[in-house]
Amino acid sequence: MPERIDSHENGSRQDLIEHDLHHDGIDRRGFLKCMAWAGTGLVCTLSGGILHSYALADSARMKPALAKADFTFVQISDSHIGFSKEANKDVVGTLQAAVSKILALPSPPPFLLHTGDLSHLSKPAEFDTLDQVLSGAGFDHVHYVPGEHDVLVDNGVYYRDRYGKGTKGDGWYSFDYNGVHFIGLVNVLNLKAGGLGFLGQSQLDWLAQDVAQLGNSTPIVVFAHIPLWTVYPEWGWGTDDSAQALTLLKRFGSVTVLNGHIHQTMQKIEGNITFHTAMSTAFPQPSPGAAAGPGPLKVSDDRLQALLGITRVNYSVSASPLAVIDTPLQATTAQASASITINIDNFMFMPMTQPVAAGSIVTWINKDDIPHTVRSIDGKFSSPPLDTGDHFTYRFTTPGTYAYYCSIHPTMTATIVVK
Ligand SMILES: [Cu+2]
Repeated sequence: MPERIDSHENGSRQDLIEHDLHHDGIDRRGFLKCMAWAGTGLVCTLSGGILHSYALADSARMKPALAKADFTFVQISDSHIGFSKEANKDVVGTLQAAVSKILALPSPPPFLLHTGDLSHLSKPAEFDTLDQVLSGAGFDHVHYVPGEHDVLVDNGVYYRDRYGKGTKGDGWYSFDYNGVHFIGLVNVLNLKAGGLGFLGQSQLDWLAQDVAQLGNSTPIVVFAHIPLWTVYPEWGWGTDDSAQALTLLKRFGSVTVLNGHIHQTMQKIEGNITFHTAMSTAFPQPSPGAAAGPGPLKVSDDRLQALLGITRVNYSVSASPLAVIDTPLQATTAQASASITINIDNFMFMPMTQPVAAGSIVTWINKDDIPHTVRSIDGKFSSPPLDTGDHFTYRFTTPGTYAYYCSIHPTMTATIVVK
């Protein structure tokens, strides 16, 4: 039975989020019981236009459904090829584990959906490795949408070159399979400071057109990287204009929305629309609000056992130090000193407000296991993606207030005040 989040928890989550529908090892306190996250995908069966989903690990419950399904496909997500931090030093190995589980299904799925973050740093070699693992296993039909990690450098140009042939706009598209209409949306580009995932008007216009000719009884499957429902806005887990997209789909009898990004399974049902999020093939993230930030979780037990799903493993949030609690959030006094350091830690700029004297040099250092950028809202300065340990420096000469944000995680905002 699905478990509901206790109502005393964060109000923005309400009591609609249901955990562990698939008994895949996440209980409602966020502990990973059997580490099914590793190498896990979501198996979706469609029978009579209704989609059911199962964790790959859950073969007992899946088997009868597979037998009577019209067809089956598999969603994998968040492979983060190139990631090599403590939370998982072998993301290729865990992707291969997921692939093995897919290959072990009674019949091979006709295609896979990959809901983004194929790579960790948008590097060609990372995409190469992903392609080698998937095509090496015989998966020639994979439908992709980009995650924010796939479009770090060039607003997704390189990604679309490789994976976006025949797509529209920033890479959105649709296709039909066995009477089901699949729609791949892109919500990781042109993110606004202080905002969440973003679809944009051109994409919404295209979507309206795309579904206009479809009868109400056509089953719809939408897939996109960042959740199209508000899971936890404090961590950027939602999409600003998703309601407009969902309004266009309300008339359909069966709509399924598949997302990644949050590295854990959640499900919500709202009218005719069912929302699912998939686990990552690379590393787990904490459940909403259960840690200082949404970064990779290091699992505190033998990883191999964990991969095999044998042992109960609790996680500890040790990917990055929590010492930032001691750093004042409020403005400190402006100093004459010309050199200031701002730490990027737990998805925050610290301090968030920094007064400096004119002529000061500010250096940002990324202490997270996830890349971030430093970009001024008015375009005055903009860093490349900063991987762990990378820094970016800018000299402030003119008095004024400089608001900036991370263009990858736009909920991260902060200000430099030059006196
Ligand atoms: Cu960021």
